[in-house]
Amino acid sequence: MTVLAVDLGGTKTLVALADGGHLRDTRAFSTSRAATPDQLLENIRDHVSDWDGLYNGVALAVTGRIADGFWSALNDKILNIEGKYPLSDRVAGMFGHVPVLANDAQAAAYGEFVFAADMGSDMVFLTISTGVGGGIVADGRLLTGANGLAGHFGQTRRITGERLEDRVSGKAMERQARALGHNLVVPEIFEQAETGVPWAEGIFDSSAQGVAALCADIKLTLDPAHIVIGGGIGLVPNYLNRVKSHLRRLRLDLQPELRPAALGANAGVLGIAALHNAKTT
Ligand code: BMX
Repeated sequence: MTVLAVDLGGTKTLVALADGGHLRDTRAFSTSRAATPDQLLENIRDHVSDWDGLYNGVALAVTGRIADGFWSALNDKILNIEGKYPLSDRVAGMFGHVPVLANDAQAAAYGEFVFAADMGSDMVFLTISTGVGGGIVADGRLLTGANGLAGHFGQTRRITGERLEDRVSGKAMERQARALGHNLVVPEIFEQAETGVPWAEGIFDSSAQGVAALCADIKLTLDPAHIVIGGGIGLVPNYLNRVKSHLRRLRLDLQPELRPAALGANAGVLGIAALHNAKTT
């Protein structure tokens, strides 16, 4: 079975032709934050029009909440969806297949669980990216929750009332840099941090500290065998080391086992294709 697998994130969309764990072809393009959901789907269709007839199933992982075939945003600064969008029906109409749908981080969690080695039966995946997302696998099963919310760690609030994502995500880091007079995008902030520029180091490290606190809380709520860290920021060299160094202040038995995402940017498409196969076989 070949699946048209789509991973639509807040910054980038990746499309793939997936045969099980093998990606026959992939294409990436940017996600327009100004586009309506209809336009986002039309854009995907345009990018894969020459793949017509090459797949016999469709699966989409998207930033935002998926519940009962509908798509909605939790953070409308990442994606501009008003109310609930009937994603399942629209994809079926446009691509001719009823799709398998999931949140992007939930799909990536499942991908890491299925395809990365030695994960144990309980794991949590975190993506530190445009936003902060997550997915939980318990007893070998992806938890999506009663309303599609399971794993939405970026939406959890700190004691100050601040949403975690608004402190540690890529968008948050760029906002913090702007407030200090530096109009830079995330890779430029990292470059500055790597060369020891104090304001950039501070932003980088405060994000890692927030993620470390989240990982400590996850250890105490779910006690997974592993917490896997991915996403454009999570996979920047040295980010994970900084998170780990903050965690070393905890008592040894309360320290979670962290590892970098093994599938990199392909976790979402591999995961959603695997979910498709698990649901249709
Ligand atoms: C937000 C939320 C999550 C998503 C996470 C990471 C929206 C639109 N998205 O917390 O559903 O998983 O961001 O998303 O509310 P990404 O776009 O950074 O991959």
